[in-house]
Amino acid sequence: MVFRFMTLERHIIDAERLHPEATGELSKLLSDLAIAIKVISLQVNKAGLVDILGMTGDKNVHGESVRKLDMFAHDMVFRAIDHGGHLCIMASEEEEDIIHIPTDFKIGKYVLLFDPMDGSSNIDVNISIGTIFSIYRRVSPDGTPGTMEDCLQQGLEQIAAGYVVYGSSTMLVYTTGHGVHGFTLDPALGEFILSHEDMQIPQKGKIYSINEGNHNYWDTGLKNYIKYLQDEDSKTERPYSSRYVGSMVADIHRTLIYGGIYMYPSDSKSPKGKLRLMYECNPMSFIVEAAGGRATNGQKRILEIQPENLHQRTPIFIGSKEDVLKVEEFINNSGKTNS
Ligand code: P6P
Repeated sequence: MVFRFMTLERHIIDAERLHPEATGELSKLLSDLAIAIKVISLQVNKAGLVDILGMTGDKNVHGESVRKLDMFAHDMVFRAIDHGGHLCIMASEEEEDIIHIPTDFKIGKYVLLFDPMDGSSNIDVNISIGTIFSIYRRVSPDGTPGTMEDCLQQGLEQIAAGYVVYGSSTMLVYTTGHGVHGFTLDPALGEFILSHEDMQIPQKGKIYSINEGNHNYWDTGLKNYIKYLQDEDSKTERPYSSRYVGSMVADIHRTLIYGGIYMYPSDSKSPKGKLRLMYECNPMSFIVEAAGGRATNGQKRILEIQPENLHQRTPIFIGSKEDVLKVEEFINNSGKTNS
């Protein structure tokens, strides 16, 4: 019996061949990132047994309590990547400012933005959490220290993006713009094995995902859309089912596979929305669009938003193309729009 499997490393090298100008740097960067993810996965899977649950007692840049796992994941990514010579600069949800590459290391041509551990408040109750990353080519001169300008590029400029779901298995999904591919970690081999080749999101789904607890803060158009989804109409497969994990990576991963829509809108409580543009919404939008879906802030593609600061928030409606177009119709025809 021929036991054939495609590892992440092999797939990245093959994908690199699609970029004629490639030098192998991106492959090495993604492989280094995969090592950090394997270490994080090991700790997540035994979280109840080792001292990484709960809080560090510190507050992060956003005034949120920092969980031990957030900082552990941040440190793992930083240490796996900082000396590889592939990056000129990094930025993390856990650090207020951009993160310079230590001076004694070679400065590379890529930029890495990441959310080391998204949804970590769910770890204490064994619900899936995730890591999200976004990679750009630098815009400042090669060989010089990276700058904020290198980090604040439109999502359209991403050359790679990916996420990891630490769930019933650890799965890494990434794209370099040529298809979206999913890899499942085989703990016995310690390798990510290709399990979902060329993922395509259904053009329309039957599941919507939003925190209904915020209903009273929503704009009229959004309220009308959710009511529309709950009305019965067999022709348009309504009512939809409601699913909300409260972990963006898990909710969008399900949306990517089953179809439907994930929403974190702006509302009277969160006028800019809650989710971060640079290291949550841009990478997830790059992936969902590469899989044939759509991602907007209600008026504009997420990937076309011109960033102004590292930790800025944005409303997001992301998922199956027909479902996202439908919510935009309700939002923009109600006379009131999302900010
Ligand atoms: P809420 C987790 O804290 C997170 O950033 C996303 O992963 C998740 O989708 C969202 O916030 C949940 O926010 O306000 O519904 O609890």
